[in-house]
Amino acid sequence: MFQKILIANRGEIALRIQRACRELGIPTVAVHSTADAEAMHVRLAEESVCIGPPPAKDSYLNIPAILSAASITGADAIHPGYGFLAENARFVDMVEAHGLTFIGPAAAHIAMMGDKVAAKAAMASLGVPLVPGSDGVVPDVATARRVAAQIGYPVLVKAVAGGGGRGMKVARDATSLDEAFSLARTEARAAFGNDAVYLERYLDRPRHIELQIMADAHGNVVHFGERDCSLQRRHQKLLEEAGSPAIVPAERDALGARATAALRQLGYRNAGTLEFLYQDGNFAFIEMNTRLQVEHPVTEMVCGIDLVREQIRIAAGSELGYLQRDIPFSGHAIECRITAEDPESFIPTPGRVSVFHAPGGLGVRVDSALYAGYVVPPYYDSMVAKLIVHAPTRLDAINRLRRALDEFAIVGIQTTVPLHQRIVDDPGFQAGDYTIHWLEQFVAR
Ligand code: MV4
Repeated sequence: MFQKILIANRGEIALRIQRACRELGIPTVAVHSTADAEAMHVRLAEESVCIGPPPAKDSYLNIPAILSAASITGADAIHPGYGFLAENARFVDMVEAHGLTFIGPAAAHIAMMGDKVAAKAAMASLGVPLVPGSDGVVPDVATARRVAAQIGYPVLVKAVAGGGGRGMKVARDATSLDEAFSLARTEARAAFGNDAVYLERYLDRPRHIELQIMADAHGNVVHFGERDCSLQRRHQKLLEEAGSPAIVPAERDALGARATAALRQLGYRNAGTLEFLYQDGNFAFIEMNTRLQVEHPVTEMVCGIDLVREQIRIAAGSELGYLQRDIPFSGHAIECRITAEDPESFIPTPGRVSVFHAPGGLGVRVDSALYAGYVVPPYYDSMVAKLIVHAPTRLDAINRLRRALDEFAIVGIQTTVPLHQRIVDDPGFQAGDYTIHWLEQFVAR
């Protein structure tokens, strides 16, 4: 097992990883920017190292500074959390070149899944269902027209290096294809420095359902069920559920069997999430995330398993602690991502928190690095707390969530707690039959 783990992240996820390390008896090293000297993740770590000024590119993305911090503190492994360097294959190579262990997948798998066309080709060849689309990159608009006619309109032009919805354009018919194609290209070049695009049939009212998997270095691969992440605004998720209100256990089992078989073939290691669009009873793979995700707690709650602990054990060479048949799916969990934003305009509201009182009680979990007196800095992501509830049924979970949101007191900054209260009280949400478009319409009304 590792002697000391450096956590290359901040905020609630740094705390989340510290907690797993502490239970495993492994001391941690925190890294922080000058803006985060007073941050909770620094206070709770055994050791900390300042790695640069506030802008992330100079601190949390500063690879030489992070590797130096590991070296001077004698850390032998690095956990990247999510965001920042979590899906940077070059970083993984450098970590390993320094004789350290990256707690995550192999660099080659991160690079493969970062290329959406390569990811789709790999999954298709391993028997995972895809959205109908182009066979690889579409080099020019003439090819695009031919492919679109074949798969049928509407089509979606997507960036190979894409993510977060950038470089993505819908074409309703052949007339709008030329413009969609060149716009997607231009946007992709600006956002990713890579203008390669591909085509898919556009699904007009899908749900976003993702599957959590975990693989060890001994060929064991299991899944921990699905999360429904359809409630998002501008590609920012607001609320996630496990399981999905839209699917039945037999669908989960079938998808899980296919996905774990595919990743076993691929030789994948550590945590990963397969993203699917689900419409009319069919799953279609779109992307794979090669990291621990923000919303992992809902999975932990229904399975009763510490995913970060498993990530660390696997990275150290241990076998998975669970066989598929030992993984229960018990009850229902919901997570609210609470951000420091105006709940109507979504404008960030950094500043000093005067009162912080988190809800508690049975089936309530709060993952947050806030404390009374803390000043939320303006430089980073605005998520300040995750409220996760777990209960025997979805209805019980909704009632528990309403109670917990009412109990939450964050004073001094505006947060999205009032928006979550509105969502929880909405009959449409309660019915559970929403698509990826539901929330945008909800916030507009
Ligand atoms: C799609 C789609 C409809 N049809 N692909 C958005 C970001 C990227 N990860 C994939 N995305 C989508 N791909 C096809 N063929 C609709 C979306 C999409 C979406 C997907 C998941 C969650 C939220 C979304 C919001 C808008 C569009």
